[in-house]
Amino acid sequence: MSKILVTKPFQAPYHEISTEIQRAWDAEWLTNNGPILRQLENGMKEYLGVHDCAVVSNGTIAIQVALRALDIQGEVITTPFSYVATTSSLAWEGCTPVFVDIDPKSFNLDPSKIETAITEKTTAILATHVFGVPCDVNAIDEVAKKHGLKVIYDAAHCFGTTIDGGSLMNYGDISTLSMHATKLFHSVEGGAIFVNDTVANKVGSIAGQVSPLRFEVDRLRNFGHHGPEVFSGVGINAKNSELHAAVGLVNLRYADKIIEDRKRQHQCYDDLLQSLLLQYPEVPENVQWNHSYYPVVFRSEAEALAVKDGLETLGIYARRYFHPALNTLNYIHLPGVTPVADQISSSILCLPLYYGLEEHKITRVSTELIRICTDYRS
Ligand code: T4K
Repeated sequence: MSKILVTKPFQAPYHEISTEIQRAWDAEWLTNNGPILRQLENGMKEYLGVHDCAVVSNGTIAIQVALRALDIQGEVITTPFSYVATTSSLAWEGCTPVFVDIDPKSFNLDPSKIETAITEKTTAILATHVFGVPCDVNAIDEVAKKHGLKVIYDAAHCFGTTIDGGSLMNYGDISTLSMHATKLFHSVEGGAIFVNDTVANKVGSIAGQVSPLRFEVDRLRNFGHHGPEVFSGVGINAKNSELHAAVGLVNLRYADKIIEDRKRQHQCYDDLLQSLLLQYPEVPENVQWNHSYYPVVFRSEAEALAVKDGLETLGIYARRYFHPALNTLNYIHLPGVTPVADQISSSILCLPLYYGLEEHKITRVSTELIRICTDYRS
């Protein structure tokens, strides 16, 4: 039996990729925010329906540049339930992560618990729309405005998710995306920063004009260059190459198809696994979810581990996204009290899901999962 991995990168027909790469070769321009990267940014703006998009080298640096661009320091309210990059970016930038528990329905930061964690040192909220399911953006916005806090959304999983018909990237002062090979839309390595200040929205539509915040993002991602021989403040190399952009540009053509295919797989799993009464993140009615992962929460950590290990002996690889909870990392000094995140993080598994995963394989995963889980429960 062949292995079934938790995910596989989407691979467009190679001739399409090589045609785009040839353009970079012919132009003798391979990186430094070149024409293919700018074409990708415009294509993403159009596809997602956003005012602004700055492509960078990965989703982690996207968060770090966002923190710098907004001049975030001190304490930042954040979620314990996300990929390690959310927390490590804060630590790397010298901020103190302050963990607030998650909502048991969405698995995202619980807005009703934010206020009690705010101190005079709090400057921002960094929340993840985990698995592409939106946070309660209105409630977070309200508490942020009340306390004068900036909001950054780690929207690494959110390509294509819409809320009230608009892109989820339109929320927060800045939203960040990962375009890593394992994401539903990718450029092999890559990420993007979406600036949402009202100035950006106004001037973004005037060709060649950018808002001060977007200007800051551009400066930061390019070493702090302010002209060929002028450096204004510290910067970093967060640029992406024309080769990566070429892959992104081709993959963008397939975005609708990829999301449709994931929807089909979700439906298939939902139908097959119904009898186990597992817990899933709840997707509000005003949200068109991109189905970026297939997360299921078991009754206990022991049950989840029995399933994971049992599947692995059959060559089926479910993953503990996201375990451990991030407030248990060994460089965290303020772990907070987060019983919901502890429970979900210890008993969740993401099942195999990737473009082209055949129905018979989903049936095999589900049949084996039901068998192992039923044995465990009896
Ligand atoms: N914020 C959040 C919420 C995130 O989830 C992430 C990244 C970030 C920020 C940071 O974004 P980036 O800086 O990565 O752009 C993977 C990804 O590497 C990571 O991007 C992602 N989140 C995370 C959730 O998953 P691993 O450690 O699970 O990857 P790995 O190598 O174990 O691969 C997973 C599966 O995919 C394996 O079964 C093998 C398969 N695979 C993988 C690659 C790379 C392939 O078949 N082919 C491939 O080329 O982290």
